[in-house]
Amino acid sequence: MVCRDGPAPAGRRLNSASLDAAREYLAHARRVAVLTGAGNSAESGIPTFRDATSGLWAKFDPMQLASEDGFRADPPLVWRWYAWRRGLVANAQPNAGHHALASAQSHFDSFELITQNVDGLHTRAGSAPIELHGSILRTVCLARCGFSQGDPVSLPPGEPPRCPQCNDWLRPDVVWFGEMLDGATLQRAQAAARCDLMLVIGTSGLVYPAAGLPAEALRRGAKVIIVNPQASDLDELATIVLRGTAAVELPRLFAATDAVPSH
Ligand code: BJW
Ligand code: ZN
Repeated sequence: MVCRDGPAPAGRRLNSASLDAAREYLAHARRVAVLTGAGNSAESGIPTFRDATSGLWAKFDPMQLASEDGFRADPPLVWRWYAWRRGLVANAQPNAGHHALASAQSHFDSFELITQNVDGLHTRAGSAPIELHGSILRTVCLARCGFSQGDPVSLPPGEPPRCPQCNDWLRPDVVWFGEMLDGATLQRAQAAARCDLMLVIGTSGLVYPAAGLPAEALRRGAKVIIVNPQASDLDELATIVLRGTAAVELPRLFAATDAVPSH
């Protein structure tokens, strides 16, 4: 763990000093924002995107599977990939990191959870996240005629169904590369970034505009705490880096929150 608030002591003392400092910031924060990425769900068994060996992009081509051009080129291929991922999500459970964030929300004046994840695990843990990249559980019309449905169980696994309103393909309601994020959703996330403290959990910080939110928070005077077992592009912004996994570090980080009176 790395703490920028003073000289870095060595070994175990550094770890506990960073955790204590992070808890101290939490204890004094009124407006907290959290940005999560795929790493937050890794310990639920959901693969990340960019892990060199187990990440989805190590095995699959993002432009073939996560772009509109890729979908138009081979709708059944892309649909089957998402059906496989919906199956992973259906068999997964929220982990201790999701639960720690859900329990923490009532202890602050404002606690906004912004996620890039499309797996619905934060919601299942009891949070109400701002879902920047949509949800794999919802299906929408490719032509955006307005048709949307939220029942993943009824979806066929092999070929995308047709829109009952306009007969175009149905597709997962996620944000693919080159697509704009929903404007109102992005505005909510940017408003949430006006905070005292932003936690950045399990994201490589490579995908924009999500990756710009911690810098925005910092510019407005927030402290930034990163939880990630690996170095990320956002580390240079961090006040504190907790070098561990979400399911281990988040319960530790919030362990004392119950003892802290809400403001
Ligand atoms: C753990 C852990 C554990 C492991 N505990 N941690 C500005 C600059 C440059 C480029 C752009 C820019 N603005 C826009 C762009 C283009 C593009 C972009 O950002 N490209 C970059 C990759 C270069 N952005 C877009 O196209 C976006 N649209 C847009 O901006 O529209 C306007 C526009 C269009 C065209 C040009 C310019 C502007 C849309 C982005 C949509 C991203 N979609 C995906 C797929 C979603 C659907 C699906 O799931 O199928 O979203 S891609 C994928 O990446 C997914 C994720 O949400 C996203 C971020 O990944 P994340 O969560 O960070 O995961 P990883 O795998 O990268 O990292 C995991 C981390 O966890 C690692 O650090 C691990 O160490 C850590 N970890 N285990 C804690 N147990
Ligand atoms: Zn339609």
